[in-house]
Amino acid sequence: LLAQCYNLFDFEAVARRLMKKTAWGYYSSAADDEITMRENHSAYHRIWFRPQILVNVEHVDLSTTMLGTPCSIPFYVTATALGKLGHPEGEVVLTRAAKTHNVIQMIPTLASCSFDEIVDARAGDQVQWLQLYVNKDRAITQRIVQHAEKRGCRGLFITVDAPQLGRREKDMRTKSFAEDEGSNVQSGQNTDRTQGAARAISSFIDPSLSWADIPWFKSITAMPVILKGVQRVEDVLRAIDVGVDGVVLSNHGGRQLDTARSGIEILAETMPVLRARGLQDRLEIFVDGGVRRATDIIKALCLGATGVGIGRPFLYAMSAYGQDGVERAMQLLKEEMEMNMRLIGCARVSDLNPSLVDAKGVFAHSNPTPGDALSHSVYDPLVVPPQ
Ligand code: HOC
Repeated sequence: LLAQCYNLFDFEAVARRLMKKTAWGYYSSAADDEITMRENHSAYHRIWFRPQILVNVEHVDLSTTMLGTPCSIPFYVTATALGKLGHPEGEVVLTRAAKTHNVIQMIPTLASCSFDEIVDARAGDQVQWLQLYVNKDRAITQRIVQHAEKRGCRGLFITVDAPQLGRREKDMRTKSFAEDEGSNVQSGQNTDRTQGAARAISSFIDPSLSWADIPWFKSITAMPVILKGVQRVEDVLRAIDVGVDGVVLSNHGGRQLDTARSGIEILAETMPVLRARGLQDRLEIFVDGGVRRATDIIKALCLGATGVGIGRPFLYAMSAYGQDGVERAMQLLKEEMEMNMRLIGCARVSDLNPSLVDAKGVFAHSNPTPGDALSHSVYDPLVVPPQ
């Protein structure tokens, strides 16, 4: 059955049928009407390719470098909380699959496995980054950051889009935390288990975090510091001013502010401004949210991203099929990417450039958001095994 998953949407369809309602509720939920979650993928539909012809694409090389680290393909496993809701072994499953494909993994603060378990699951020269929720107690934050550096993490991604939890009604209805058999998450606070998983685990997060705090992070670590959750060009410029090494243009998978714009649209807004001011090489720009196809990855890179983060699809693949599922999902993306690089006439990631896409339509918000992108799939329900 795994062999019948032909794209990332298929894993979602299988996971939806196999997962416990509570776990599905937590992973799949997004804020309010989930408009931003759907828009995240739909925005890619409004960008069109302008392929070039007669380029030698016999050998296509997908390898690239992110934050100075070589990797096999320009996507990474982004941070997602509570991996054990989907699989009894949790995030280490993602670690092992990422190793197989030489893909970078971002370790979530709110993982089910402990940080050290996820690091211990690493093999060889495998690369991991740390995603950080900043604790109200900065001494705790400092310990987490410095421990991550000591354990070999090579990037600190500070989440900046979550001063308060978005309202995820699916999660609130299913109250997954009450049934979370596996979570090791230690918030150190009393948790309200009646409001869904996210609310229960997030009460330690500091809503007073501000620009004034960012230099402190630079002072406590030698890891590159990246702001995750930047949503407009003005803030990218400010990030350059405070000297961070990168930004992730992201709306938290649509789980925070509903009707926030997609990462890919923010990228299309940002890059012309940076280029006009000669600032495009001052930091690395990542995008996440709604990436389901290699064409999405290619579009983001054409527009100037260094790499893209992928979250839910790997959770669904893990929930449905464990490590094999995540490895297949990664393999499918690699195959899609190799083919589509050929079809647009690029043999190397460094050849991707803005002339290869027409992105004018990405700003056209008047288009209705189709409801088919993330919530439906072409997967044939007849081949899904009974629960
Ligand atoms: C205000 C804190 O990232 C999710 C996780 C946890 C959210 C914590 C937000 O569910 O999106």
